[in-house]
Amino acid sequence: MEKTNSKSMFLLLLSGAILLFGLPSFAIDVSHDDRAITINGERRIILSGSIHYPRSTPEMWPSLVRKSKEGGLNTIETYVFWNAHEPLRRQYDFSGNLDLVRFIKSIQSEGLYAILRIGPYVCAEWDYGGFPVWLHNMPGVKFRTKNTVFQNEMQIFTTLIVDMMKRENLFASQGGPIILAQIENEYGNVMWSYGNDGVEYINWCAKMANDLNIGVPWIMCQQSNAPQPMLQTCNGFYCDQYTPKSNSTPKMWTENWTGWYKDWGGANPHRTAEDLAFSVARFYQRGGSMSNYYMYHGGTNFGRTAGGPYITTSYDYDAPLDEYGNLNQPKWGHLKQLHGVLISLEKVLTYGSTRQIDYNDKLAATVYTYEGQSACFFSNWNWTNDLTLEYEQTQYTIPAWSVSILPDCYTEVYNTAKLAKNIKNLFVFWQVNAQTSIMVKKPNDADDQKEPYELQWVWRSEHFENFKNGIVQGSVMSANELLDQKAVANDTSDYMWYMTSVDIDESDPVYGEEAILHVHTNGHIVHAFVNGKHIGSQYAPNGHWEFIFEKYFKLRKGINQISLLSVTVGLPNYGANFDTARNGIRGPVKLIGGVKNVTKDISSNKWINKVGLHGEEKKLYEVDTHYARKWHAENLPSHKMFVWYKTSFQAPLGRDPVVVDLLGLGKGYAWVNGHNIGRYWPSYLAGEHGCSYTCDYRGNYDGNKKCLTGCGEPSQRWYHIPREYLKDDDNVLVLFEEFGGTPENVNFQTVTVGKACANAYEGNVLELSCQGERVISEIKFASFGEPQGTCGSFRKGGCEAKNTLQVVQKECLGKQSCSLDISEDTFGPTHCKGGTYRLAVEAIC
Ligand SMILES: *[C@@H]1O[C@H](CO)[C@@H](O)[C@H](O)[C@H]1NC(C)=O
Ligand SMILES: *[C@@H]1O[C@H](CO)[C@@H](O)[C@H](O)[C@H]1NC(C)=O
Ligand SMILES: *[C@@H]1O[C@H](CO)[C@@H](O)[C@H](O)[C@H]1NC(C)=O
Ligand SMILES: CC(=O)N[C@H]1CO[C@H](CO)[C@@H](O)[C@@H]1O
Repeated sequence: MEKTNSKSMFLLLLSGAILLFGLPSFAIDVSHDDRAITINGERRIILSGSIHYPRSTPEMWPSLVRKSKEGGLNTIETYVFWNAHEPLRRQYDFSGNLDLVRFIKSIQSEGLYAILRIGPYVCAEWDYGGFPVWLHNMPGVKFRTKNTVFQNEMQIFTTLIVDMMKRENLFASQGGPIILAQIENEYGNVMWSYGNDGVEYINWCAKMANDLNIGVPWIMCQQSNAPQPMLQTCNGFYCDQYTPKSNSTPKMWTENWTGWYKDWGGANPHRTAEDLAFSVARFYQRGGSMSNYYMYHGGTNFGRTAGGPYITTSYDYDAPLDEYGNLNQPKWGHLKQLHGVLISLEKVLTYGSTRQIDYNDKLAATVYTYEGQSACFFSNWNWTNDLTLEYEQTQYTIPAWSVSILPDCYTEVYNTAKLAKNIKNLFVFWQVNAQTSIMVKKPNDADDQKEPYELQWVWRSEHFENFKNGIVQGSVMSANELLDQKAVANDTSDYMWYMTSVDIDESDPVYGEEAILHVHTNGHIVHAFVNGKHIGSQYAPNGHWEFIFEKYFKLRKGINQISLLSVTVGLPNYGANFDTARNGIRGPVKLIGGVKNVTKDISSNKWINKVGLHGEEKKLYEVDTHYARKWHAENLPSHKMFVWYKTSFQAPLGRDPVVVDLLGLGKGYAWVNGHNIGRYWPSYLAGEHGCSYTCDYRGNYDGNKKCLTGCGEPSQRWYHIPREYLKDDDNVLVLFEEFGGTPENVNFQTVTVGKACANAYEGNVLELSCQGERVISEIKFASFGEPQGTCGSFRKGGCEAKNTLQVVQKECLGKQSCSLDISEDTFGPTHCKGGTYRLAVEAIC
């Protein structure tokens, strides 16, 4: 009876779908039960990875998606970036790397599914969390709560995106790749601060989304009370302990942080492959059925898209694919093996019965049984000790902080802590062991260019004599108060002037030889000028929200002109009411001085605001401007503030990703052939402390404290120039240098695999690859037996097969990649009998 009902219900829905979408020739039915997302009625394991389309280029998308698929993913997830698509109200941009339809189609053409997290609040370390600043400037608006102005705009944008996807038949219900969509984002983390309006708002979000009839389920991440039929999901470094509130919702993990983002002033975060694999294996051990790597490819914050404040231009995230799209090895390969194992267990994981055996509070086995077959997960989350458990009269040693997977409850085919594992006689896709790649930057090899010394620079100063003196032309705004920088600038530039004048006569109590200019600002940087003279600059340490600038200056009798250039470094993207935080000079602005040491508050003087730099307005970054003749070739300034530099260069040969090394410069923006490649700030060094030479995968990872590298070095020295921005002949690099630096050492490099190392057990097939056109030029080390050490410092051990080096040389030298069957058949006899032997190789690309 029940069955008939649900069937006719389904038919009814189907005919509804036909009415809605026209002919659903290959319509895919996506639904869910308490165990998993179902696709055409079958429960599925969804292995997803985040790739944000604006953080790469359309030309990179196909290869990023292909490498994700080769890495064992079946789904790609992205946010949708509202402020990028609607920079001005009702003026939309879906061109270039904002071509969402093209991105989803790149996913579709590789046969992968897509998850569309519309938000439209996205967080994502993206400028203002993805909200357009014009929305903030609408009268009466309040973000992310019951507010008609906000809700109306949110609905218009969400509907626009949904309609765009429908028009191209991109939802699974129309035969497209999109299997899930998301509304709002991590609202559960902040809902408490919106009171009852927050509850009404989230219910409205659910209804609004549901009414859009996309034919696939909607999800809400970090939303424990997700209104039905929204599906609740978990975000975090570990989600194994998470259980959805509704017992009809499967256990889904929408953000498993593969690494962490970086701030200006921060070191490089790393999350080990072992710990990441551990968290994923634990999640599936404990009944998970859908996970998403945040990020699988992090990419680059081009232009002004970095949020924060103080998020670096690189958004590498230590993801399985690095910022430039290279495989981050061994992470990519280690996870690929895990994905292969999980997919091979799809049926038993999603349909099997489960039995949990707790040996002690840190050691557990989970046995999945389906149609007479059992698969086991043995996990040990003790941080320090390897532990042994007995299962069906067999003893298994589980390394500290790891999970072993045994598809037949007897043979361990994968352990999350063992990067290279003896996995004899199993299916082909498990037999590839991950190499460790050491990436290097190689000098530009374009042959007619000898860098760095021969780059020819021209320069000109930013033209702001007038601003410094308070004389302005063009569009300005004035008020008898200090205005929020967002409200005036609409996020069209990082730079905004606040200018005023004060008339001081001898009777003024503040009159004296010297005075202090006191400025309270919400940052993130202030450059202060009095009477046309620069008196000082200051930036907020580590992106703190506010600071006080104080500096002595000579007060003159009569009119004193005070000009403050306020600079933002990415608008905030996270926290309750983050959108309302002020930017720019907050006040008070005071003069302190005189014999009586008195204070004169000038905050409510008449202040004139001017948005942007003169050079931005005149588009000095464009290749051909009619201002070309005003650049100077002589007396190249060094360590001078507010200078524009320009040079031309040859693109490095080949297809390897290109970076520009900006060491020596202070802070500013860089453009290549008119494309803004992001903020640079190589003079901002990471703190001296907190880095460790070794990185222990064991124990909870937290992003900011463990496994950091690069202490005392620039937070970001190299800046990605997508190949697509480069031409074969001359290319133009323009820098706007705000703090002062020297362009003398600027040079262009390619990022490629320098070394491919492996340390893999007998019984595997090992693939070594230089990734790309480069070939293996030297085998520095090769030993089959019991080699010791790690990549870069391998040593021979006992039992070595004599001819290993010659065999590896013969197989690999001169090739882009090679594969080695690790056995005595390949390398000849080892000198001992009875052990399990390993091959260690260090190959130079
Ligand atoms: C790990 O195991 C050892 C030995 O059984 C025990 O002494 C220690 O407390 C355990 N540590 C944790 C974090 O559980
Ligand atoms: C910001 O937007 C307002 C309208 O919302 C407009 O009047 C003003 O000119 C804009 N300012 C800039 C710098 O774009
Ligand atoms: C001026 O006054 C402030 C606070 O009233 C005090 O901290 C400061 O030391 C004084 N400066 C001088 C030069 O007297
Ligand atoms: C948002 C979220 O889930 N945050 C969690 C991420 O993981 C860390 C470490 O396990 C937790 O402390 C956070 O609460």
